[in-house]
Amino acid sequence: MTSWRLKMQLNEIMEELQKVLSEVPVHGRDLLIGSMTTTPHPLAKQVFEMFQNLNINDEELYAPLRALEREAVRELGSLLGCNGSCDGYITTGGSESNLAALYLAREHGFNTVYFSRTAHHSVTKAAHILGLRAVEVKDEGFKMSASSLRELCSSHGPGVVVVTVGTTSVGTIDPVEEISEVAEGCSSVVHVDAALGGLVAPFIYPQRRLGFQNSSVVSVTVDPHKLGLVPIPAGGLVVRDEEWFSPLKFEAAYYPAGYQVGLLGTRSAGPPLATWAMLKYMGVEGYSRQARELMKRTGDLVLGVKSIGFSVAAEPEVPVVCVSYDNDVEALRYLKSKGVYAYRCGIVSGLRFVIMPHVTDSAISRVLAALRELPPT
Ligand code: 0PR
Repeated sequence: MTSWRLKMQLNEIMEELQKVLSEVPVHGRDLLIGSMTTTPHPLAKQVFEMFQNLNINDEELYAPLRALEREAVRELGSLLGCNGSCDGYITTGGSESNLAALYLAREHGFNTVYFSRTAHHSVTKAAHILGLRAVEVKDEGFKMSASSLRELCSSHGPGVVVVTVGTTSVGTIDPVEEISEVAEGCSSVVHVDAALGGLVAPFIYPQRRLGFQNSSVVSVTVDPHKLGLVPIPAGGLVVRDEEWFSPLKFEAAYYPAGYQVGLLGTRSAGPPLATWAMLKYMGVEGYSRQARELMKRTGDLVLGVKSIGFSVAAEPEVPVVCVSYDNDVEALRYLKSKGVYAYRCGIVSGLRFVIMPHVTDSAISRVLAALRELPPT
């Protein structure tokens, strides 16, 4: 054996890794209720491992894999009103999906981004990276204001409007239908960020048109690594059709196909194939049942919070609850000492809880018990 392989014994390596793992919160063992991550499904983990080391970006050698990826993307799109002609790819997460979506808009001639303060920070980050002008639209009760958009659009001109289905900070849904109409009226297009809400809202509000049912919607973000139960990194970008998607096809002469798809280079086939498998396994029925359970627990948490005497910043429409609290930094520290790992709401003072699939009824009771110990705000 060469000496470099003996630098550290295998058991020492594993011991060191076990040690760092014991120092951080993990799903299942600890009550992680602030982040949008969860325990992946065993099937997704198995498929992820099977395909992890194949580069799906090589569309010639791995054409059958890309075919399943497109099928998965279309299935995600069908939840948000796509009639089957959608295209897209599985990204590394919502940030890459939003960046790719705004890049597509720019390539189609839209150089202004309309966003509201509830948009995820990846939207303004993408605007900065792409050199787009970012115009902030007002909100009413944490929902984008259609009249503010109408006013701004008439002075700043056409652009891409980013609406959110399931806001990161307070769990609201923008009025996608109304905003899409206003956007259309000022020759603009709409990108829907449904990173979290895409696998909840279509089942809870089936009467709403949250995606491609609106003719100005050109792209949607919906992340399998959030409520899709797929391991990180798996984001979803769904676009209206092949034509809108085409600027994401880049010439790459050394690839057998002569091109590659997406913003990055080598792309693991693990996430797209795990997404395909989970969509087949769970189906609309499975994800819809999950969504109803999560919303039920979200309702229980909101009721409990109110009965303690706290209030929520907004009535949640997806499983994200922002409990108003002035000294949120201190409160988070206290909750952490009780084994409850929450986040800050960010745009307002408060504690943010995300009711992901690993957050059981008893976990909700534990959170409420810890909240009861906090001094009134
Ligand atoms: N769009 C929305 C509406 C989001 O909530 C998020 C993520 C994104 C886009 C970006 O997605 P990626 O993080 O996959 O690129 N919001 C999560 C959150 O703020 C991100 C996160 C997840 C942060 C886990 C921390 C963490 O531990 O909760």
